[in-house]
Amino acid sequence: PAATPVGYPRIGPDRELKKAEEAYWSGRIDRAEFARRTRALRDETRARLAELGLTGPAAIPETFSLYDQVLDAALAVGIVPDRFADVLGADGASSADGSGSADGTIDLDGYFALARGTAEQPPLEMTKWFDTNYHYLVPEIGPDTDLHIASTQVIDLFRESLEGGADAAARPVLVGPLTLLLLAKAQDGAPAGFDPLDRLDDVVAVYAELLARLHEAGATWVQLDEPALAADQRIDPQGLAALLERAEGRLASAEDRPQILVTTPYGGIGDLLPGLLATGIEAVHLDLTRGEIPSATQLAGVGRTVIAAGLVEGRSVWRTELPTAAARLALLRERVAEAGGDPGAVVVSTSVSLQHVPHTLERETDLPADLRATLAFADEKIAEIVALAGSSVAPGSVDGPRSVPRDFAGVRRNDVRERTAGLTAADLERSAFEVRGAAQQSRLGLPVLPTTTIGSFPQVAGVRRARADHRAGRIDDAAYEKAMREEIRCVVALQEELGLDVLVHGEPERNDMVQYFAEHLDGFATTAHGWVQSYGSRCTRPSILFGDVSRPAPITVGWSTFAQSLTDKPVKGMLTGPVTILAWSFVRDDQSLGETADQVALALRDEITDLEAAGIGIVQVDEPALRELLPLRASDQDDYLRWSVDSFRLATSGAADATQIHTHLCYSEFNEVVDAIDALGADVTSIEAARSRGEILEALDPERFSRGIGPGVWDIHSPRVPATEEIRSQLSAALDRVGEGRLWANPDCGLKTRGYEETTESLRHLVEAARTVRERAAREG
Ligand code: THG
Ligand code: ZN
Repeated sequence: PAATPVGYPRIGPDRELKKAEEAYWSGRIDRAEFARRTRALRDETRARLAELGLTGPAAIPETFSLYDQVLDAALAVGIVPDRFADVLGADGASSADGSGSADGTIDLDGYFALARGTAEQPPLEMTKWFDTNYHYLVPEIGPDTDLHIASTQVIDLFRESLEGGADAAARPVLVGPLTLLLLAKAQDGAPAGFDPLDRLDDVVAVYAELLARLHEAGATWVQLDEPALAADQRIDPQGLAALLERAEGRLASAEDRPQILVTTPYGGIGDLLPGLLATGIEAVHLDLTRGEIPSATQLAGVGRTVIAAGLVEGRSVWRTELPTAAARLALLRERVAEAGGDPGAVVVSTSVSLQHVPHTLERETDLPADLRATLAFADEKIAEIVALAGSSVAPGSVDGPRSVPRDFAGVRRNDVRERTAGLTAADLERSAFEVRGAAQQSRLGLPVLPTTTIGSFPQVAGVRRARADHRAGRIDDAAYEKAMREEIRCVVALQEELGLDVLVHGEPERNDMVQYFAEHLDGFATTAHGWVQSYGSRCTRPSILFGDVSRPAPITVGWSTFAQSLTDKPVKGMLTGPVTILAWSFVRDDQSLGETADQVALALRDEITDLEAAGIGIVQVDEPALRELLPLRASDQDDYLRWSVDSFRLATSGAADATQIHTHLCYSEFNEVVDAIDALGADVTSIEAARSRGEILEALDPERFSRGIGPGVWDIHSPRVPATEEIRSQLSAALDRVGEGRLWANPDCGLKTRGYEETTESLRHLVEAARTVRERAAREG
């Protein structure tokens, strides 16, 4: 084909996949109905893509997944941890292609068991996919994992596409062997020193078998995604090049196989290109939005290899400036020709899979017209690559703008720009931590080991309904306000009864911790149907940050002060930090992220000033995504850490000494960014620690991290109620490590997804445990 994307969203324009899954998991539909619905979704996707111009064999990448593409690849080669051994062929289920062989293959329920856990086993760990807001499941492998084809899905889906005729034959897609093992972890009990990469040859052997079966089924191409090449890895580039040659080279040397396309999304691969070209594969995809157009020297080995040029940004929502892309395409073709290759064999592609953007702009009829004219979601980006591959776009300048310029009202505002231009280093500074600490203690009078929560309380059905009714206009502002106040009243009363020391209002008014702020700030637009998969069946609707950001009116002050009016205990104001607001939105590409972050930070700074003026003495500014935006290359990380830390400091350092600033981080691999967390300068930091306790305690070295700290002592991601003794022993160990005066007692994340029953009981245990440890501390003086 002349144009083909790396991948396409699979959730469905109406979240059909999510709805089918939730119906199946709850028992409302059976396996047959579930299969029928997911099949219909795939058929509609194929029809849609053909209609958009992806026609001919292998033009459409088959990137459907029932939950996650990393899990799919792991199962394709039999990476199932021993703790889940019983899901393999246990119920004699037949494989999806109906061949009937049961042993060693996984069925639908086994698949979901790995993804979601069972009564006995927690699910595979979930973590961020490169620097995106998508989460993948971490494969667990050991030296003795029995590698074999445990799922034939990749073959089954190819056969399914063939039912549409030879012209509709899909291009099967799998995460490649190197990336799969670089993302995997050693399963529990694996010998010290075991590295998943030790199994590379064994895994490659199973890929070779899969390729042979795809060839036999009639596939002419297969796509192997190797995004790990775009990120710094635990092995150096030379080591990586050697493994690449070994893995892809071995696959290329197999006899009966489809032609192989290796994709390298999420960044440039630099000097790995010659090695990749030397492996003998037929096509290489390059991310040319983050990576440079390769030089003729780097392309020296191109020969007959097809280059798939990722010229259309697959993870943003901005329309591509086609003349610039056409010029860059022409430059690439020249370089390929110069290197002795065939310029006609360059195909047009996206930088990354389109799974990170919503399906289509067509239904977003409420967006302002001038903004809408500059946007492209997945379908519109497919149209862009098809247009570029045709001959209708006249090339502009290679240095021209990458996306269609935006210059309508709200994009540039002098009042906002004057403020950021006037910032000085002093705007990032507060008094010394000790000075603030004394002022805060005399104002707040908190006990040793204060207890608190992260901010959100369970979002009960009534609250969700009131929000939906209000949005749809079925209830008016007054009725909505009343419903929210009722909920806040209950949440405050519960916390008082439980004896917590620092209370929250519970956030019933928020749908999502980022979208809520985007809806109340200028410079953002929100979509009606712009769902993007976050993991499995879970989606978010990222907001679009297109213009200069400012705060037309206070956002949270009314809710926080209402909560404070109900109690004598301090109520914590709750805000989302600038980095997280950027990370979970689609952000403008016409200025640096640091500049945009400062605008968001100033809006939050004003909000904190208003909260203080209204009598709020503690404000938490959450930054759960601080680690997520960390660049994939170490050489880019210092710059990122500078602007991200500075934006947090800008947001928070207007606070008076006596105002206590908290922050919360989750998913954050604390150790990797502990210095940055310290540099945020928050008075108190709560972190998700329940799942990696040992490591966190290790990092809580008072030499490295010197402020208030609340390592989560209860894993809120599971409905299990922790016993008082369990919490007590964790708090005790943490107290020994960090000393009294710095330690806080809290769950490890917000309680939004929990129910009231387990929340109440768990918080009761938390308060009891903290009291016991407090008494011990007092006795020991
Ligand atoms: N908000 C945003 N991005 C996020 C998170 C968030 N990324 C990281 C992490 N949290 C992802 N976790 C989740 C958890 C739950 C849901 C989505 C992402 C979720 N979504 C609802 C669903 O799919 O049914 C829809 C929510 C809605 O109605 O708005 O439950 O917290 N931005
Ligand atoms: Zn959290």
